[in-house]
Amino acid sequence: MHPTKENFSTILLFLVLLIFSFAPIHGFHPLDPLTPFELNQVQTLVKKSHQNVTFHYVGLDEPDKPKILSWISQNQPKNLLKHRQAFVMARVDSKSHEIMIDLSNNKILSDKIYDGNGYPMLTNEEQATASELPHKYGPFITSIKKRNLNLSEVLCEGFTIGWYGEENTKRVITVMCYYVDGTINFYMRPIEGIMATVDLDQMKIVQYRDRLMVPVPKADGTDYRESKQYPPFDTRIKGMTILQPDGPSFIIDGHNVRWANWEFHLAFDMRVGPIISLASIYDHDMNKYRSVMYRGYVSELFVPYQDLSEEWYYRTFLDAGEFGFGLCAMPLQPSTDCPPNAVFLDGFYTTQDGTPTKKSNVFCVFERYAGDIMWRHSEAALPGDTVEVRSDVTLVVRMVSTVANYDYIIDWEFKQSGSIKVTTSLSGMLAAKGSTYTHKDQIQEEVYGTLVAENVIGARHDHFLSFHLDLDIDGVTNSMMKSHLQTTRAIDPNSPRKSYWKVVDEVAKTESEAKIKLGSSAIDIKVVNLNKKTKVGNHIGYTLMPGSVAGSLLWKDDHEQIRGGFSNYNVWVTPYNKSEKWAGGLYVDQAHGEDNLAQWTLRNREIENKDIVLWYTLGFHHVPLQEDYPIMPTLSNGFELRPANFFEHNPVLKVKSPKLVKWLNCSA
Ligand SMILES: *[C@@H]1O[C@H](CO)[C@@H](O)[C@H](O)[C@H]1NC(C)=O
Ligand SMILES: *[C@@H]1O[C@H](CO)[C@@H](O)[C@H](O)[C@H]1NC(C)=O
Ligand SMILES: *[C@@H]1O[C@H](CO)[C@@H](O)[C@H](O)[C@H]1NC(C)=O
Ligand SMILES: [Cu+2]
Repeated sequence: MHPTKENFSTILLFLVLLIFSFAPIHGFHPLDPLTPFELNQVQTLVKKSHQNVTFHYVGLDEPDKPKILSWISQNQPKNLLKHRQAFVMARVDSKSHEIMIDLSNNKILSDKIYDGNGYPMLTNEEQATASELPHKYGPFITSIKKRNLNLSEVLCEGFTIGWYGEENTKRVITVMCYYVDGTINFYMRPIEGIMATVDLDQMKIVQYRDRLMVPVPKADGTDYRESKQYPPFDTRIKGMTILQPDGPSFIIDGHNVRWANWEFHLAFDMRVGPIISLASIYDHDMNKYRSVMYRGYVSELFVPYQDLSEEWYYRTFLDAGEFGFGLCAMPLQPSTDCPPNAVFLDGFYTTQDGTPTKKSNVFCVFERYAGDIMWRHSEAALPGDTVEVRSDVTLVVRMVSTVANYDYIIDWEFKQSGSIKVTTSLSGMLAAKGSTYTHKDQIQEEVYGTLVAENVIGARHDHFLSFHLDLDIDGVTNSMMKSHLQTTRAIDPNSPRKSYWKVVDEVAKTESEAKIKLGSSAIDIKVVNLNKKTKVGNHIGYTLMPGSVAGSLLWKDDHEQIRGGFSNYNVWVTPYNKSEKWAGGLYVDQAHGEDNLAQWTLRNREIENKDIVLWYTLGFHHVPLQEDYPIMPTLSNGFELRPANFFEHNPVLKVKSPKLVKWLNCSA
């Protein structure tokens, strides 16, 4: 029998189905991000029910936590929990839709219209389209001519506008423009005074203002490309690399990562970027893995500028919910963004029309060996020279998100000692404001920033990042322990001391007792498992070790602060609730701050001996400096989650330093 065209395609379809029905089984995990196949399924289903639809967020709706935990405890049977769901935030005919999709049965479970305040994440495509509108808009062309600028050297960009008490808002952004003549660093050449407001649903300019003429800062000294540096500095640093002749010591199986004593799951999400799940650490004394963190990720960012002028006051961005921290992630450059021994992973997201798209090299995973000491001691009092040192090797997961002018580098670092160290670093460009001033002495008024070069003001602002840290310290039932280091008068008449400090432990009972502004008193914050103790009787826990501490300096009733309410405190604890994922709320763009961490915690729920989530807000108050111009050297801050009586003793006592690698004297 000769295959006809028809049964040939049936065979093809069968083969495709065969491949896809097997594909998810290998290394399958219920927390795996949606595959391109599943994203396609989402696109097809949603487009079948809505003709005119744009996709603003598509992500995994993960199974409920108890289901996942019981799946884990049954040794992850392959046939169970193959139940997959997607959550979609879409716009259909100028309305926001929340669509839940059952991927296993290929059907829409629910499709809800949201008519509350706020809008979903912007798509890259609509921002790009909006940014091109001024070039075809008569009054704008006139403004550019008036300034003697060349229109073909003008580039524009969209900015979200926040919310300042308006009752109803349309889905609009403002578009600001820059001059790229003579540089690729267009952020340093703002065309100040011009502002176009674009209605994104109608995709047209609905308001336009040309309020003032300000010199466009010059291009000289702004280009940062290596090829443009004359003369470049002599390289005084000689060549170097990292050698791992036997390959890395980690294993990546699907989305599961295993390294040294750690095991975790790593997923990419277009809203938050990397999600670390089910991190657990192997305890050699107990001969088992013990849970540390169920899920951890950057849940929201808040970047309020401190400039009151008409073109600037609304710049109070919530980067994850407005622009997508994952959506803005950039492909990592081998050997520069990550060391030469890094392994790269891809992520998938959907474009505005729902098409699955690959983000190549969105994460890198590497072992860090930088000559640091894990622990050491010299027995100076003993004869002979007893010295013991162990060198530190850690595992890093990295992502870089370029949200317009800023580059955020997020590192999740796992240490063999049990610590999880998170570092957030900033680089990229200042938000520069054009100015008439060329010297500080000329400035008499409030300019809201630092004159960083002639005609360039670096505007003051903050960066706050809220981390969602669902810790499960050796089980899900945890509590927050506040250990106050309290200065106390010495009343012992036999002691010549007048004072000492002691530790006063207090378990936070409700959400309000867990809200903490760090910095004013000595306090250790722990998440403890009150149901478990070490052999000598201490509660098992993990400590939150903050880096440098910053919280919002704005008034709590200021509109932008209501939206960025998670920056009111550095530490918050909530009882676990699957729908409380994003500290800025589900809808963030132009939202009124009615659905966010600050609001949820007003219920003052009980948090003692419960499955709890720790939220940590770290911050930078950024007073721009001349060194930040024309591109900012990396500035870092972070925190560490460190075992606190979790182990019976130092867990890296028996760990060896890495084997020395003999250099081959290669001469090619
Ligand atoms: C599609 O929706 C947009 C608003 O989201 C609306 O302006 C446009 O007219 C719609 N197009 C069709 C063909 O319905
Ligand atoms: C404007 O810029 C374009 C693109 O760089 C260039 O081709 C053109 O010659 C410029 N026009 C003027 C008048 O300088
Ligand atoms: C979970 O959180 C959402 C949002 O705060 C709330 O509406 C819902 O009632 C909560 N569910 C439970 C069981 O507390
Ligand atoms: Cu900054």
